[in-house]
Amino acid sequence: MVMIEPYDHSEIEKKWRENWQKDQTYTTDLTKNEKAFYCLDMFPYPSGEGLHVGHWRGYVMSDFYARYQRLQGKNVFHPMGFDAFGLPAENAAIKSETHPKEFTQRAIKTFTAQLSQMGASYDWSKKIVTSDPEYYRWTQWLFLQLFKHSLAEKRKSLVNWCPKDQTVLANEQVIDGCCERCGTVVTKKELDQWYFKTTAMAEELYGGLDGVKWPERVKTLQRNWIGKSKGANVKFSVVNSRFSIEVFTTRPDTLFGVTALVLSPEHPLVSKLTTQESNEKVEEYLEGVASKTNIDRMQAKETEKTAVFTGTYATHPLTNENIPIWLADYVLADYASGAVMCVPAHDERDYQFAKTHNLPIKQVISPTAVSDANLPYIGQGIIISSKGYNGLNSNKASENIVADLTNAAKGEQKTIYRLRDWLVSRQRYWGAPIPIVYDPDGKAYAVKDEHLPLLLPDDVDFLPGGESPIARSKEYAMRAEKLYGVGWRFETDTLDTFVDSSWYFFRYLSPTDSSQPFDKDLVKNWLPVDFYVGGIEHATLHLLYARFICRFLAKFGYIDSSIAEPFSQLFNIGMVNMHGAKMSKSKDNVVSADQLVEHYGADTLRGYELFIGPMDVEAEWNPQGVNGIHRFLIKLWKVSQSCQDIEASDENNQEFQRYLHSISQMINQHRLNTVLAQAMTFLQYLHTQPKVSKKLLENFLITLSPIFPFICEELWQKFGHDQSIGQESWPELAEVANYLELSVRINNKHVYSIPVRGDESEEETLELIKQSPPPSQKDKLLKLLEPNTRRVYKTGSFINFVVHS
Ligand code: ANZ
Repeated sequence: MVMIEPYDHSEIEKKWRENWQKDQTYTTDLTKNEKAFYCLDMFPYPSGEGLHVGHWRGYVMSDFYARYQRLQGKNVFHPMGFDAFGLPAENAAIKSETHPKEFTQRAIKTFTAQLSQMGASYDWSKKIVTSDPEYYRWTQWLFLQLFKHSLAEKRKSLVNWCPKDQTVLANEQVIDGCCERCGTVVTKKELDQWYFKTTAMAEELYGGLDGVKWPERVKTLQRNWIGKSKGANVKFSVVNSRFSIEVFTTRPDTLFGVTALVLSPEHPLVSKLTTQESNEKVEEYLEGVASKTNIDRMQAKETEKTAVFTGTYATHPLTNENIPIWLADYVLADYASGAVMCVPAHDERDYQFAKTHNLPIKQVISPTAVSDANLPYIGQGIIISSKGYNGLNSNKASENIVADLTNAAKGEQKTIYRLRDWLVSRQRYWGAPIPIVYDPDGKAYAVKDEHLPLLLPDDVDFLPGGESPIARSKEYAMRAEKLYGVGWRFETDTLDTFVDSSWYFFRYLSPTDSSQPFDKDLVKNWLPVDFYVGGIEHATLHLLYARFICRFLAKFGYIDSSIAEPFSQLFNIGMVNMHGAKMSKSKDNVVSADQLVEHYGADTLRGYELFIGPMDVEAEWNPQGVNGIHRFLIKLWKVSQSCQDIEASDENNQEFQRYLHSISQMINQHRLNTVLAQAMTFLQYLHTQPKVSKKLLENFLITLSPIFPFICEELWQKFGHDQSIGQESWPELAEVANYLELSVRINNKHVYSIPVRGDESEEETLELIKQSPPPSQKDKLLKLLEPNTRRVYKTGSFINFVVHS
């Protein structure tokens, strides 16, 4: 076959973008029940800046798997949309003095053009935009279903307030005491707000994590956030009073070591417990605490345990001793009962507190029956100095102590969660209006179905002012009275944008259905999402909220009850850095994708995004690296020109099979950078062959097409095919006679295997390990590759690193 023209990426990419769109190549027939594969990206919020090379990485990865699964015969659904409500659009709109709607529409246009430039195989016919009334009508519906089941409620409480954005924030949106969006230190305010009762499903949300294929890191973050603690409530009655104080402890075995009770300064009994003599000091202490920000309280050095004595005592439930009651701000008001039993000998914070304020330190746990411990000793052990329980181990003692407390009605077993309800109301303009209407007495009712969508009013300046800008809309006020009667008014807060994104993956299945939010049968066929790609920053935000909503819908029969989890597999994409820092406009280190596409083509950029390093770790952008991928494509173009219509030699076939074996493994393990490295080696091999078979090259092209869809499609057509290469099947894996696996061992223990030809030198084998260590063992293995580690190598069989512990 003769091709004379050079590789002209702009012409090729333009042609195929248009063809794919015209032929609707990636439109999915959702009614086809078999082999459904739902491949999803976390959808972007359309910012003014458009996409940079960091954004590309995740989209290229998910597109790789969408295309790969199609080649595996799956009916792949790969949709895209826009998380268009929210602060970024609103703030940008304020800055540029345009309406957020206009700003958003413009940004979506740019994003859409950029995404299609990438050659991502999205089914654009299913696009959704969360700020469209056709979408938020159903977000409002969702709110009302939660309201109906008493899982959405309005209540007064101390909430997080961002002074800059002038709105409340959910706990999940406060990162180290600062606003997740703008970094301003968050303060507290008492406000009447709407909540979704996520705590009602704490146990299911915690337990459900066991069944999903998610990175351990994310599961751990989410488990810690939900914070399940098993322990007991213990009741201490207050001396000479009708009050009692309940504490939660995870260590009932330490009960005999209690030398004080410590209440948070905000505890409701503080004023009742403070004696006259102590009053002045307590008042002074409370004032001091009130002037501290949450950050001060959280960041107080370990040794700074400020506290004050109330003057009152409680009775120990088992020994009847008098226990002094103190206040200290290291005890949090909103966790458990807001009071702790202080055991200085066995708890770090209690120890510091006791040292500072000269309280007795009483050891009741010993590490073993014979040894003594440095205090505080926080581990479990053998009980001492605890009459009736001495000699028992911690577990048994806890069990017995809780049983005895229960019998005496002085305590009970208890499991608590750190998770708080999700605060969903916002005092901002650019969000879905909360579909609630109040009667003249202030009682809340659901907005009637026929009045949905409850449209955002247009007659407002959307500048924040502490209350929702919608409250200033005359039209909104009149609309409520017209529909419901004089004195009626709509809720004027809007919904957190995380509500919009908590259910969007259902809506993709029926984006234009005006009669229902989603089709239950389609949901049954397509959910859970098979492969979900996005950043780790959503571990305790979006990923938690979406799980809550999915569980809610399943529990109340809106979707099939078998779909308890929305995302069966999750992949966290590593960030792309420039000069060691995350790309951002403020740091002026953003690499624009557009220019690179223009210069090298989208295929080159796609390849480099994958080649830059393991997909789940951060990677440093190297402008030179792009060139290497481009040269690879030029070589591919050339080799394709010289191939012939002949049978491939046995050796060529075998070499291809080895390549196919290794990349198949790597694809399963999401090691796409090494897939490309293998492809480069194989192309180099073909390049050195006197003759290359067209059939073999075609198979090679199929394996490359998920990475380089444009050039592969073009060459495919040039080879005489009139169907898209995406409709082909992945080449068949043959049993290769001399295909081998080499076992990588540490101290003779097998760690993982790598595919080899079997004749590699020791150096080549080390290089293979370096290129593709399994993520979980990576640091360990890379250390072992240093020259001074002793190792034993048996060609084609194993490599054993000998490590002295
Ligand atoms: C006595 C004790 C002895 C405790 C001991 C620990 C070790 P997690 O695991 O995070 O749930 N605690 C309870 N309520 C608190 C609050 N409102 N603010 C600060 N601390 C609080 O932690 C539970 C433990 O944290 C509880 O168990 C309690 O201290 C403390 F050797 O009780 B422990």
